[in-house]
Amino acid sequence: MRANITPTLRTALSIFASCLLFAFCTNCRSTPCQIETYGPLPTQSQLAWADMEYYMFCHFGPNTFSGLQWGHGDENPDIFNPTQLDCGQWVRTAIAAGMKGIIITAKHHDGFCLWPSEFSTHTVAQSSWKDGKGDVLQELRDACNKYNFPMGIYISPWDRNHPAYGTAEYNDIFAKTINEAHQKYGPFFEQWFDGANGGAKIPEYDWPLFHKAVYDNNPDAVIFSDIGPGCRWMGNEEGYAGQTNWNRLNIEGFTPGAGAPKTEILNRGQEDGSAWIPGECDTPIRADWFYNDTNVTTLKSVEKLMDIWFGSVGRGANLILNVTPDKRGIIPAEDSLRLMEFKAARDQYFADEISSFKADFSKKPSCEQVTLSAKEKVKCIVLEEEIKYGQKIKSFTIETKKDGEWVELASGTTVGHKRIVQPFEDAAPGKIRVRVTDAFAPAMLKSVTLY
Ligand code: FUL
Repeated sequence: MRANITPTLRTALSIFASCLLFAFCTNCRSTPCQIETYGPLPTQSQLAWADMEYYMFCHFGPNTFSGLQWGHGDENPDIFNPTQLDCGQWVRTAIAAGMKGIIITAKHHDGFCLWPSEFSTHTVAQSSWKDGKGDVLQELRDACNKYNFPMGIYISPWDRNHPAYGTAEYNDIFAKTINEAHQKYGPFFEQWFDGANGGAKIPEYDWPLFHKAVYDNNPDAVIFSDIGPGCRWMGNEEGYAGQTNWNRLNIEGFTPGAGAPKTEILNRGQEDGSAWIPGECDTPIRADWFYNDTNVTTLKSVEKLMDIWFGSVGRGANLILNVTPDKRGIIPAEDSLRLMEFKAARDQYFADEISSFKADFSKKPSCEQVTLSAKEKVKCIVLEEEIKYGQKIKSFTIETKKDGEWVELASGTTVGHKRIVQPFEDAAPGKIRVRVTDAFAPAMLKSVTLY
């Protein structure tokens, strides 16, 4: 596992961290601020990935035209015929929506490749779109380059078209397919491996070979699957992480797909997990993953999207929200309008920062307890844990002073990358205290913000 560190490295990190403790914590006010690592640690790319928080999923392919959600793989390639493909519009929409990247279904379960792959005979090159000269991945790569926007890729291992699927030979073909896509169109911030296979005969996938094809081209890519190794599926497609959400997971003996741990485990992670595998919540903005002519009526409301935000990003996970370019190859106006309304609702919700603490170590840091004053009524508190030293906080409480006594307003379990605690019905103006009540090692609250 990439996320694991050797014992020697761990010792070196602890010594280094102890030195930091000495250098930075002479000013500690309340609980002593000790910097200690605990458990598996995130890689630099996993840390950068966690800071992205929210990005676009784009399901596009023959299903967009057939109305199917899982194409059979025998569709005539000519049905793929976007009349006004505009990947720039996708990227501009994502940016305006506050998203930090875009991941495209370059090959869904029907096997159709949105680029002219050498390793398939079911691709854009076999379609009459642009006389077989079209290349969606290239167009998206150009648009992402133009706007300096991170791009990721979904390539389905399950392939209902490829004649070699289900044979040992397929592993090699699939690895070459990954390699080709990464080489020609990378770098990708994330590689998405779908675990679905519709109950089809499961071939022995050679996961180490697939991972190698990714990392050889792009060591910084975060690989998604049910069990990572870069980030994990949250066990549902509704967009919600567990109330308790650990960035750790035990994956020994498990495989992505049918061989994955139970969905409840994926949803919460494991406090004793030996690998750092944070969660990503995936959900479509319409009821379906691909466009069809009728599912516009199923667009999620702004209220629902806000609830998903609190249930995903607000529980320390990332959110990948799917949109559906239509038969023209454009994100429909209704969907893009909804994305903008959702962005405006978030901006408005988090517009009034009342007070905040940031552990930048030049101020007096407090690692386990932070007290702030609120001149107005608080509706929401955002906590962040310094996860680069590991995830430690097991529980916390939020209190206010009433008649000289600290009274509990709310409590919770894990914090991780971010924890949004809301709504606050009872928080009158006054002092608010956040206290870590249980942790694996000296806890580090990186920030506390009152809204
Ligand atoms: C699932 C797939 O079967 C759906 O079609 C979709 O791609 C979703 C993101 O993952 O497993």
